[in-house]
Amino acid sequence: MRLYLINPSNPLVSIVRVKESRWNRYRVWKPLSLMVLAGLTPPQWEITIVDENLGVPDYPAMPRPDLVGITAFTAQANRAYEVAADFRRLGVPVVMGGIHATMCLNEVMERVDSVVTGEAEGVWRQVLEDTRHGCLKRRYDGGLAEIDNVPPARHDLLAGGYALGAIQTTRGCPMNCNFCSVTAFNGARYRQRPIPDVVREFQLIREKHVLVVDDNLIGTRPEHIARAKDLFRAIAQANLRKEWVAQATVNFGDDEELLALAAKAGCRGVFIGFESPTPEGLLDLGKKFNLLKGRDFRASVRRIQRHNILVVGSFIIGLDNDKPGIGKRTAAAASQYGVDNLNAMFLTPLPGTRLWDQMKSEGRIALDTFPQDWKYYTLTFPVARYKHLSLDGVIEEMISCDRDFYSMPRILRRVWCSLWRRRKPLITLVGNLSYRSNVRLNCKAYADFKCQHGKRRYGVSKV
Ligand code: B12
Ligand code: SF4
Repeated sequence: MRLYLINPSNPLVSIVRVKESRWNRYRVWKPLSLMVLAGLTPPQWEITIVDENLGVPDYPAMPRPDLVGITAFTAQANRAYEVAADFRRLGVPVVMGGIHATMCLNEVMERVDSVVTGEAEGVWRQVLEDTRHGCLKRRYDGGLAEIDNVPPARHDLLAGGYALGAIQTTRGCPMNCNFCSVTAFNGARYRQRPIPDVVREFQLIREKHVLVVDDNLIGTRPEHIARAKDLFRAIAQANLRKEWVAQATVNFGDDEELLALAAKAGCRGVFIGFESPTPEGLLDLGKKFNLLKGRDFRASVRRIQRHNILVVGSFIIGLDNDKPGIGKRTAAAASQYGVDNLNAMFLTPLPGTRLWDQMKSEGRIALDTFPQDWKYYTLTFPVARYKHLSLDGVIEEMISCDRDFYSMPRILRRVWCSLWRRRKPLITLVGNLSYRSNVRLNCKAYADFKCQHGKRRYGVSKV
């Protein structure tokens, strides 16, 4: 039995535009969901994973599969449907799963033979068995899986060409921020894989650099932090010689022992959601964690950096409290916190989130011709109508935020600080230049976007 597992591409996602900007090579990640599915697949299946981000293969020239499995974030849905249609035309059954299939079940149902909602661990073998017997069901619901006894992902199935391998050690997030799909999809319970499983899987990864995809690697409660420390101790003890980056909440900087252990285990960078420079913005988003009294972001960032761990700060522009000037204010806040990189996104209503429900009920979703418009749901396009900012306004704020933060003098200042503090100036430079080159690409993308959608969807546009 032959199985193709496909990660569809979306050329509008800047991080995959490797040809346009060579710096993006440093940011190509592996589609872990497909490697996990492959790990759950019995040996009688011959598996090929296709990651279209590395190039779209000549599918008709490939041997005919018995089943095609497609994964998709919302931004990949359009391309997913094209691939599905092509295979279905040949009579090959297509199953789709992942976050978009779960949040937009009816839309996906119309376009594929079978849909897996939720996490696949509990149902994937059944899907394969049913395929073998020619009785694939229309829907399987995996819900929230137990992840304390899962086989390792098949890291061997994707060839080179990636900057980073990928691994997951926990699922779920109790925070339920209003713009984020994670709690809706992976639940509020923080589920942890057994540490020996994680270490064994880490050993199977070929790449020296790894992305730990957990939404919050250290969790929020004391027992989560204790587990993170145990995990870091075990990774350090296994002497894996890997360097990795992860996502965490700002409390990562609260505990010196945690930081020292993380650094010893190979942690070299952390992605932290600061989201907004204003308390009103944080309240808007439901990000109460960042509002804790006495929290000093600059001190937290410095403590993390002292362990030679880079900090990427993520911010959202277009909140209901954001007024003209928010771009510069965000860049100034990120500089004041001292982050090494700033990643600013447009507030985007993703299906399944509380923000989606709110914006939909208020008639504020501007790009709503689905499924075609999903390709713009990359968080790098202003797909909604913003309270105090027009289409031009919100784009100008984004550009001024990026231009301010990634101006050459500011980059050189960060590199100099990095040198002065004996950190990693070269990595700071490469990271900053990578983002800076994307600012140019983004400006072109915004101009195209305004040409295509400004007048019709927003009623305004000075292109
Ligand atoms: C790592 C990650 C990335 C990485 C790697 C992406 C990749 N290709 O693997 C990077 C940084 C590149 C990235 C980019 C983006 N991301 Co991202 N990312 C994640 C993150 C943190 C983890 C994903 C992951 O690897 N999970 C581990 C695997 C094992 O879980 P899984 O993917 O859910 O797969 C399971 C099930 O869904 C199911 N399943 C999945 N696919 C399939 C397919 C079949 C056939 C079946 C049967 C089952 C199945 O089975 C798996 C095992 O249970 C998630 C948050 C999250 N918790 O999901 C956000 C998340 C998926 N990302 C999100 C977004 C918005 C993006 C971007 C659009 C935005 C951006 N500018 O960053 C881009 C788009 C990239 C693209 N290719 O189009 C949103 C997606 C929401 C949505 N509705 O689409 C999420 C949920 C975060 C959020 N805050 O809401 N991302
Ligand atoms: S933004 Fe981060 S903290 Fe908030 S719900 Fe999503 S994963 Fe959790």
